[in-house]
Amino acid sequence: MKNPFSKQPAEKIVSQNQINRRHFIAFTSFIGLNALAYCGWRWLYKSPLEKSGITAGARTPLRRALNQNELLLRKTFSKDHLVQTYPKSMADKNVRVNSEIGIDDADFDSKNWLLTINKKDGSQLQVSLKDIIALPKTEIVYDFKCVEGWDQISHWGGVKFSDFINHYNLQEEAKLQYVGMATPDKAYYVGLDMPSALHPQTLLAYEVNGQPLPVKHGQPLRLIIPVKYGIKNLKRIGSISFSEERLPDYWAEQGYDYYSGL
Ligand SMILES: Nc1nc2c(c(=O)[nH]1)N[C@H]1C(S)=C(S)[C@@H](COP(=O)(O)O)O[C@H]1N2
Ligand SMILES: [Mo]
Repeated sequence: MKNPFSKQPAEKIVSQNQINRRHFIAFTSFIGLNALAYCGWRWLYKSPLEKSGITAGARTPLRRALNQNELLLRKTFSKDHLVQTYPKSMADKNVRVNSEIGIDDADFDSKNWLLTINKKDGSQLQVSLKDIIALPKTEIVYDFKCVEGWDQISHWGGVKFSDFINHYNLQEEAKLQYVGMATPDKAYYVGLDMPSALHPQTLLAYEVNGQPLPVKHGQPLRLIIPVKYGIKNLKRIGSISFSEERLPDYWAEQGYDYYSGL
């Protein structure tokens, strides 16, 4: 017997005309969208390359988009917004090594290394590793992210950049907009906006997994800046400078985003 409650599917009658119309709409939209995508790509490809300077190598509209993105990120940036941290047990014991520009000098002697601070008045301050280790130590375990697409939970120890600034009375320098850091041979260098540099999780690090930094991770001192991608985490700092203008940045000169914020 037929179940009186079962619904009969409503019969759909689609005429051949309707089918033809649907095919026509589908086909013309397919062609139209492809044409649009192609023209958009041509427009971008033919748009001028930005002139070389602090940033370089990107198509002008793409750089404009990156700059807009930076403005948005800077508006929402807060020193109270901390990057997520993890227990030490979750830190990888095999810390990955990426690129070694500026740390491959076999003659480099980390025993005689001094950190050079270029002050606003043109004078220099030289700080030894011993002096830096004597400052209050901060440790962080967080997810380090490289723009190349890998990330890893790692454990670093050092002095907060903001503590370093206060200890060495660099408050006037910290009022400027940008900080620059370079390897002793100046082969690798990064430019940073001051709010990110002064973020409470930014460290001048001399330890990884509780041990002094090995050469491949930037012996004797490196930058750990969790609010930025790996490219900004300069290994083996030789000098630090301050400026009202964006300071040179190795990867920004190759077309990468200057801000590189997370
Ligand atoms: N001196 C120096 N610092 C550097 C680099 C470099 O080539 N030279 N590479 C950067 C990049 S792209 C990344 S992802 C991290 C990698 O740090 P790690 O090798 O300690 O993992 O270092 C950054 N700091
Ligand atoms: Mo990277």
